[in-house]
Amino acid sequence: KNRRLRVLVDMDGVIADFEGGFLKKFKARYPNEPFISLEDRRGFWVSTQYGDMRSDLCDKAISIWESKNFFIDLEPLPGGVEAVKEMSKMENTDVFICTSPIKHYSYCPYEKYAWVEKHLGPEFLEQIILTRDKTIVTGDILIDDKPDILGVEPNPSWEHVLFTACHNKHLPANPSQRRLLSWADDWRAVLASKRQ
Ligand code: BVP
Repeated sequence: KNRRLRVLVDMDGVIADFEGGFLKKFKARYPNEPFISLEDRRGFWVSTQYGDMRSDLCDKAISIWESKNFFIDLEPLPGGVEAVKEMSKMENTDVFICTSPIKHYSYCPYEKYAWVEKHLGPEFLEQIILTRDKTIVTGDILIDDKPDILGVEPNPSWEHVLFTACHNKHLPANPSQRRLLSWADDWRAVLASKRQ
């Protein structure tokens, strides 16, 4: 039996500030268009909420994260880089960064690698999993801010721990889904609970 704990950590909304980076660049590029404050964000898909506000705003939102330097310029979320480094140094623990690239592949995959190298260090380039389907990746825990993580595998091996973000904090409490409120929350206890 494998005694090592495998932790999968999502990137956008968990260690990289996708929502903050999006809003800042959206306002800068479209200063005369309405925007959705982080307080008013609902639903995982930014593009859906912007499109619901006015149909042309969906494509304008998409234009932001499809632009060069969007992903590399994302700020780290508080405590995320420190937590990932700390858990990777724990005994019998393997940490992978598990993130879905956008389908517009010109910049995003490259910039995700560059972000990891810049903020976590070149040794973490060994730990990157880029996939559009996280259900086929095996692990003990997946820390992710997306409420529903679906794919071809109906019974993923990991327990999804929902990381709180502006878009999911109003969702009704789900007793079958543990949460981490931030990196100041007790992520060490979540890992410990999986070691038994
Ligand atoms: O690459 C990110 C941003 C993108 O989806 C990916 C989510 O990856 P995970 O956090 O699940 O690993 N993305 C795309 C859209 C709209 C596309 Br049309 C969006 O609204 N929000 C979003 O995060």
